[in-house]
Amino acid sequence: MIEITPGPLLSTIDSPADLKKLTVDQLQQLTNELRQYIIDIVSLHGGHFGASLGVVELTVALHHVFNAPYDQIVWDVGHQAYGHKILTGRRDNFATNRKYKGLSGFPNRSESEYDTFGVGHSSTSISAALGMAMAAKYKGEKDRKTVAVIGDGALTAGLAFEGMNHAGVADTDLLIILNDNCMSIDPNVGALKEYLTDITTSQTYNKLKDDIWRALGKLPVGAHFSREIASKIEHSIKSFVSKSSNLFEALKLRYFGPIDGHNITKLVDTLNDLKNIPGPKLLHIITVKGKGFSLAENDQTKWHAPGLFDKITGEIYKKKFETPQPPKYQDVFGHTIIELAEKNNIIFGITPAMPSGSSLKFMMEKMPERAFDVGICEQHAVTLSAGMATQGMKVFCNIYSSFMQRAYDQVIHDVAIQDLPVIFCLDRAGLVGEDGATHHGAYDIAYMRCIPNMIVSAPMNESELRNLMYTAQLESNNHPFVIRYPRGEGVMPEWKTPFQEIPIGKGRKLKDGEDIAILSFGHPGNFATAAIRELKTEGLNPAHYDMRFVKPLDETMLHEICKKFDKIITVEDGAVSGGFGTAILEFMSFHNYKPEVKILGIPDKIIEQGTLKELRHEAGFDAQAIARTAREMMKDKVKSSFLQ
Ligand SMILES: Cc1ncc(C[n+]2csc(CCOP(=O)(O)OP(=O)(O)O)c2C)c(N)n1
Repeated sequence: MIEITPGPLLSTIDSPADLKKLTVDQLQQLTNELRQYIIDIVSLHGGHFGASLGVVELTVALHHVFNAPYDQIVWDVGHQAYGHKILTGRRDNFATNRKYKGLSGFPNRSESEYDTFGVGHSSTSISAALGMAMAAKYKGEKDRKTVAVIGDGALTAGLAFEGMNHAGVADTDLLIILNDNCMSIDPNVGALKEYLTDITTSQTYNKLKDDIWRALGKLPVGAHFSREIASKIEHSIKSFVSKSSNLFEALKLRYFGPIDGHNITKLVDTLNDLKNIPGPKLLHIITVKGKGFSLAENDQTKWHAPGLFDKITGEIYKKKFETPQPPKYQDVFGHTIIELAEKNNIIFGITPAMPSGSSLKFMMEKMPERAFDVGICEQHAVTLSAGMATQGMKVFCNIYSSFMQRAYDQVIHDVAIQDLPVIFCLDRAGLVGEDGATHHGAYDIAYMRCIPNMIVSAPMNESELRNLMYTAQLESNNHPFVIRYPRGEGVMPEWKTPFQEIPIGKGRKLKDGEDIAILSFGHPGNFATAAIRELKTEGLNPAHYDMRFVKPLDETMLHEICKKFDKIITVEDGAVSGGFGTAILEFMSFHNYKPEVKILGIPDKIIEQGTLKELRHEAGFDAQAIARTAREMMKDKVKSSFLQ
């Protein structure tokens, strides 16, 4: 493994205490070394990239000015916290970032006392930090500071506004730092983004801002405010508010900035000042995502999480293959929705902030009036789709399975109870790999199948995905329809098959067999196929059924299976508690079948990060696990040599 050596100054920073004594020049040097170290490590080991580069100066300034872990710094999303991890004792094992049994790619309370709040999903920082600040106040810890760092993308979510709405009247010293780089993963969207640009460039604003800073500049750093100065600041701010009605001031958060988030001196001075200003406040800083790596600055979406790359030439490494490879499920979704929309003019596409990740961007480019990115607003995405559905539109609402958790009430209240035919494409369903526990789409089978009116399906390959999408948009379907599929490649290089309607609630028998039946749901059917191939060489002949739907279940097929087999294995890429296997057990219990059943899926524990292969193995539903389970269940028939 290539050794990466941190710069000379960074090598001496084992905890934030080592940063306190540095001069401004040394802090500047530290930012250069920290940035280089992030580039070195991410180029070789992968991970999120542009976001951490953009907050290098902020990270150094925060750890210089504040006294973590006593002072609490809460990072929103946490994909930008690599610098924070490196400065807080994790420099030397940072190469294990996002690897199996290594460091988590996001702040994680069980990993470090400096990680104040576990994250991965966005827009939680203000509420969490406010909770900490309120607890500190209650405990009488008057000197304890709390800082939430949130991006302009994360700020678009309702949760962030709920937090600010409370923070403005909660009488704590909470400091919110708005890291504004005009980007989410893709360019940020919506009126808020335009508002932030307006206050950054407005001349009226800038003059008033200078007045405020002049008032602040008169203060000795670290001084407590006299009444006179406090009222002067108040006055400056109020005059600003009346002239340009600042959104944050309207929410009773004192607004400071915008300042250049790459100017370490300015950041340190400002944070030192704000540390002593009582009450809830927001500092607006302007940064460039990918700062210091020009390719990342110029193509910020591509460099959000680029994979491995050559840090000198900037070439992003792609595996090279001799033969055509299967496409990603995401791309099949992206191309198929266009094909369908071209034929059916009531089709719309909606994504909450994942146009590139979901590949809805293809449709957004081709049919901008029918495909939308609504920002990091899963709840809104679902209710917006429901609203459109009331008007007869067929909306493909594409949300990552784990992010859909945030919109659960909308799914039930706004869609299912009214039985509106919204089509939910749940991307990244199942284990997702290196993003880890916060991002696994482990629960959707369980949380969707318990809702009346829902149809819940999963394709085993690209062609099935196309056919399910085709079926869901047909006029004959008038119920909410979930299609869940995993991250990454499918199995069919020739994926563009002609559309065929799939009868709702009908599975398919892929292979006849004897003694044992394997029932799979979605992509793990391919693991079952591989296991069956292996078992065949050992003299076993299992049957294989791709059930396609967990709701409604193919009861006719299940009756046939239960009458023929007394040993059954179910396989799913989802939590076993309440999932597909459980649905099969419920059926058996209702109809009084009593075969021996083994349920393979994600066990009832938190699965952290790793490669998909490692995690599926750990969870126990890969081909090996299926084959092993079949052997054990069939041990009377299997030669003993295969049982070891
Ligand atoms: C609830 C939720 N939805 C979507 C995402 C996926 N996501 C991760 S980072 C990100 C962009 C965040 O933008 P911003 O807060 O501005 O931070 P930046 O990356 O620009 O530094 C998105 C959409 C998420 N983490 N959580």
